[in-house]
Amino acid sequence: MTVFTSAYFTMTEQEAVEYAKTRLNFFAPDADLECREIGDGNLNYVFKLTDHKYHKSLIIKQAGPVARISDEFKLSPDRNRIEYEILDLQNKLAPGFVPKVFNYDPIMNCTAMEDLSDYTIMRTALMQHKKFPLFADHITTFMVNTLLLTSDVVLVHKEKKELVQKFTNPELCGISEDLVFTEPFYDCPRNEVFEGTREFAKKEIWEDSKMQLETAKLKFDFMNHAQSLLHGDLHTGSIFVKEDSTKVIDPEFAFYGPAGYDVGNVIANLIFAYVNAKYTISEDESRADQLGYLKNTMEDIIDLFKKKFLQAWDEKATEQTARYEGFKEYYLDTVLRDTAAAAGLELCRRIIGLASVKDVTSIEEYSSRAAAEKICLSAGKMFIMDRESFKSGADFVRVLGDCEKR
Ligand code: SR1
Ligand code: MG
Repeated sequence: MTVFTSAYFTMTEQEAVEYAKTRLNFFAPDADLECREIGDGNLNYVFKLTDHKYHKSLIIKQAGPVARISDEFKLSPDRNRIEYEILDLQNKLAPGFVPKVFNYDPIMNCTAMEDLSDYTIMRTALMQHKKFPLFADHITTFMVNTLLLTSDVVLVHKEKKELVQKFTNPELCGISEDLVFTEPFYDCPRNEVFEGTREFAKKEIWEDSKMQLETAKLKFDFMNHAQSLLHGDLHTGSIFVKEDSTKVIDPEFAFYGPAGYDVGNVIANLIFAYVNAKYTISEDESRADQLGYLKNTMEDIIDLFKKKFLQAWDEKATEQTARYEGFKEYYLDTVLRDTAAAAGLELCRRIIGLASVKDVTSIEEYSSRAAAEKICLSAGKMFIMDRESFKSGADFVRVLGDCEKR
């Protein structure tokens, strides 16, 4: 019989069944358990356990000692603690928008959580050209609640500084500092560049010293601006959706950083869905319909975020100076600037860097993929270079139109 209380090891499916039976008080003793490892992310193992007798299911997510995407990334499995604690906190800040967590095991570095098999990963659903009309409303509530309510605007400063300490996340932040802010902006050997895009990347990104300077400023801002407790990796692969509900998962990159980082990641990933729809839907009418839906969603996300952010500020701000006239508008403007910058970084790094996205890599036709990647890189560059000028949803969507014409 396997012992789970003395030393850490990465589990097989069979061991995950034994673990659930002996360490968790979730399934009945006579449950008929089946387990499948279903993880398809870059870092962890995800075991789905199903009890065929009483029709219950559970997820056990275990952190391994190296990333799945490449064993070049040696990472402390303690990231699982951060993920558990963040999910627990986000459940309080934004109830209903993250999976429920049941148990964290610091020896096996695994967390037992709610199974969301009745949901679909948003990236997959958008690649099937589905629509989620409530998504903009849901994700903006999640972002305003988790970002503004963890900032100095709302929290007692001492409490906020304790959270900054608790969620210092050097290893995972190190990955983002390299993969998001550094490697895509020079001809790094670890970059994975599509041949049809290499010349464009060289001319427009790697040889543009003005752009490199801006990415350096943004990197230092990411490392030094402890504004809000971020999700830290809020792409459409970290979001589960169904018609009437949205759940945000995988917060292991969480730390205190610039609030706009999360918002910008959501916008950039909708742009990946946009170029996917543009180059993979063949009928004019349904393509226009999906593109319209995605543009409206991006516009709504920015405008609803602004509205809810200002409203939550009025209702929840405790910091005295936050009430001075003009300060909340000034502050929100800086968040929108950082949103544009983060969208730009994500657009560039998923095209040029190591961790690509299926929305783009699945575009089979060579010239269509090159055209899609060019739109993403052009938009990314505009978002970064002109980041001070983004004030509304319409401003964000306009960039797409401009880049499609180029
Ligand atoms: C080594 S991890 C590569 C990427 O996967 C994660 O989801 C993050 O986006 C990270 O940058
Ligand atoms: Mg992830």
